[in-house]
Amino acid sequence: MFTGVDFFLIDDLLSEEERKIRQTIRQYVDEKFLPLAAEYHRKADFPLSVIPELGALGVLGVTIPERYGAAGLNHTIYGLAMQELERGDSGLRSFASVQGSLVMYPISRYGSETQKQLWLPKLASGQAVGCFGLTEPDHGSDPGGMLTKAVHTADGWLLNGSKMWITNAPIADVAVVWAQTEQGIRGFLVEKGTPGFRTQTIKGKFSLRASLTGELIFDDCLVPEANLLPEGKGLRAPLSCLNEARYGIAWGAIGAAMACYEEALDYAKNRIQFGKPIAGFQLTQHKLVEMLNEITKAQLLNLQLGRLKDQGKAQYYHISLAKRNNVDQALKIARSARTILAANGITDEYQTIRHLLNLESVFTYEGTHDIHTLIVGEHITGMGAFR
Ligand code: TGC
Ligand code: FAD
Repeated sequence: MFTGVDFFLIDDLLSEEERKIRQTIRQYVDEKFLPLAAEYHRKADFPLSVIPELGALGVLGVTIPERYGAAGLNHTIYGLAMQELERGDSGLRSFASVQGSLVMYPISRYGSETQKQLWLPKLASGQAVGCFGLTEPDHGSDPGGMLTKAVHTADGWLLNGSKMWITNAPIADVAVVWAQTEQGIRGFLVEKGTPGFRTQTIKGKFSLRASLTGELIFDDCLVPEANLLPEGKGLRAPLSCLNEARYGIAWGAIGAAMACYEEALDYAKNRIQFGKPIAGFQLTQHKLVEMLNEITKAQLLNLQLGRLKDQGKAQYYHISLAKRNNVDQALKIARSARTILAANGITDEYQTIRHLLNLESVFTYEGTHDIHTLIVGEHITGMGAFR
């Protein structure tokens, strides 16, 4: 059983409830998810059996109010949950991030009461799956230039265009889709089976293999008026959802880093070369200490960010700094752990290579590392450098 990495006694800063919920999720990941991880990574598939289990654990829409069937807990617990899930696999955390932050959050914040009643309980329990379509083939970092269009007609909204790299697209019952309209960017709930809407799975991924990614294609797809999100206009609306998901990723990445650190430490203590455990060599100790150093700093960053979020004080640039730092450090930790495992580190008998490959996607999605540098850069200088 994973016991966590807590060099600075940060657990003392958590409430009993926070520690208890984290422990439940930790145990779930050890007992139910990890036995499946390597197999699903190999076959490039997501284990659908975990979806209702995640619902029962309360990790789908952690902060969404209880009256909609969700957990209604604080952001620190949400962060801890994402950390534990990503210790299992970034694909597992991705599933929960998308469902909670990118599907339930926009419905909860921008949807009508009818839309909330219809979708939130099913999404919270895992009876329904959602996805979030912002990125397009030619508009990734610059979603404001999106080409997907929705034209208002007497019968509803006629949607044309496509969305690319969409997590959960192949299994989604509902897609939150952002499109240009005469009133600027608006969000739509596009239901599976709507004529003119289809999805295509993206194959050949070497990263996030235990996660389903696809394309959403709209070809004269008529979306009923009732499926327009009544609130949330302009690029600000989808970007507000990204703040929620990026926050979860800042925590999640450190879960992956902890898994790699623990594996490398254990391996180093047991692998004998030149007559002694490699943990006894200064160079190996340097690598392990650097890992622990960065994990500890990131844990403190996450906890303060969580507390700021719970107090309503977290700003988008705080979240960008945390996502940027923590994913970058997690990727470096995974690479360093892989060098300690050496040849064994390139096989899926050990989890490090899976985390390392996954973190390449995490570095890119939800705003690339470069984009987060520019977001923080713009904030501190007052000068935008995107264009
Ligand atoms: P810009 O002019 O700066 O902003 C447009 C409007 O939005 C407001 N705004 C924000 N609002 C809320 N939260 C934020 N983080 C915001 N950032 C900006 C801004 O105030 C403005 O409002 P208003 O009222 O004045 O109109 O927009 P821009 O076109 O210059 O773009 C800025 C930029 C580059 C930072 C932004 O577009 C960006 O973040 N690009 C990265 C795209 C991205 O992150 N895509 C992620 C797609 S989803 C995904 O990857 C899911 S992976 C999930 C998984 O599997 O876990
Ligand atoms: P580009 O925007 O083409 O960037 C290419 C390179 O140029 C990057 O290095 C970037 O940092 C750099 N660059 C771009 N602009 C600038 C600039 N102004 N200054 C300096 N450098 C710049 N999207 C969704 O909408 N929903 C999802 O569910 C989703 N899931 C995903 C799952 C996976 C596995 C992956 C890999 C992606 C997912 N995405 C999703 C898409 C993701 O958000 C985009 O890949 C990401 O925003 C980057 O866009 P891009 O790949 O088109 O890169």
